Amino acid sequence: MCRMLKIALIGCGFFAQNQLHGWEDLESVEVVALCDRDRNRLDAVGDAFRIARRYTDAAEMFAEGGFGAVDIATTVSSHRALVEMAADAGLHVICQKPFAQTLTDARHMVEAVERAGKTLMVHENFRWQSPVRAVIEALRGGAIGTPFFGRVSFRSAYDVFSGQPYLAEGERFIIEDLGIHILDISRALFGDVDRITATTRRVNPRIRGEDVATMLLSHASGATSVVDCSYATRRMPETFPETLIEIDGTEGALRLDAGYRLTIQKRGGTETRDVSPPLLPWAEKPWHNIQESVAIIQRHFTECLRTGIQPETSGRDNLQTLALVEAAYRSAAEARIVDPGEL
Ligand code: NAD
Ligand code: 89V
Repeated sequence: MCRMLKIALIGCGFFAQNQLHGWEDLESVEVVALCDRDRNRLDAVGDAFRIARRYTDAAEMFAEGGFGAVDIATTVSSHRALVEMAADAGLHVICQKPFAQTLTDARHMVEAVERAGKTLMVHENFRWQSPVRAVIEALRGGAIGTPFFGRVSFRSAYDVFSGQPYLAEGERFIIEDLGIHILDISRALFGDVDRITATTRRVNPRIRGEDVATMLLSHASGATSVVDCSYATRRMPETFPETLIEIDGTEGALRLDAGYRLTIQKRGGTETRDVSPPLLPWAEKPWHNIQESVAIIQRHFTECLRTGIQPETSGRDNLQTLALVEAAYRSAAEARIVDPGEL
């Protein structure tokens, strides 16, 4: 029987609702305090989830304490200050992606929590989506031998800007917000990356950043992967928010196709499975895939605290994913191959 973990959550916006539902489903966790600079949002979410302790100032909440971990669900510009405050308060930390605005910030944040001797997990949940996890487990279990080629693809015309208007406003868009997840899946499948090349373009004239990115990755394992992302791709049926995957290995091939169909082909034959994510009671389609992964990564975090192991997407691990994001932008800007290690 593990002890109750008390958590404070900062940022009561669009995505935090999923995190609060996920925590509610975990018997060993209680969210005891909420913080948002916006009083109206804070009260609406506090009322909906029956959380009495509410703060508009994170420093005040940290000073009053009474919890062992903090879940940071704000947008990226606030992450460094909040993670460092949490480290100073001696707390375990979960921080939403993108973890930091720069790699330098990210390194300072990782060091701060490590100095405090606490666990830091980046809420990098796409590799925890159950269909993606089925692929990761099949590959790691040797189902198709050693992988030598992969394609990890996310293409859609779904209107993400209505729920997250800030996505239309930044100089950077798809690699920083969505590509970061897809690059992380590629890392989970094929390991760390020695070289990357990328092209980007903006198709939608109503946004500032790029909405199409095509990236070619050389992994230290010897595998090559293509990571392609687009929010300018009309398709029927619309596949948002599915990540489609194809992998060739020395002993066979594997595909995660639209509609959550996993096919594994080997010399002995072909097996196709439905790996659709369940629709949790608080979830709604088409977001249920992402919503379920929130619940799964949260369970992983509590397991890590219980067993003393590092989360798969620890702050230190996430430095590699962030370096890939930076390297992709540099490659696109300078039209050259970039070694993420040079950043
Ligand atoms: P949002 O703008 O809807 O909500 C952010 C909230 O944080 C706002 O209510 C704002 O007032 C509050 N806030 C900001 N700075 C604060 C501070 N210093 N102290 C207290 N409150 C503060 O944003 P969102 O769409 O919910 O996104 C939040 C984060 O979640 C982003 O980093 C985004 O990239 C990420 N996100 C992740 C996923 C995923 O699947 N992992 C999906 C969507 C969004
Ligand atoms: O997961 C995310 O970070 C979201 C979305 C899927 C819309 O890109 O911002």
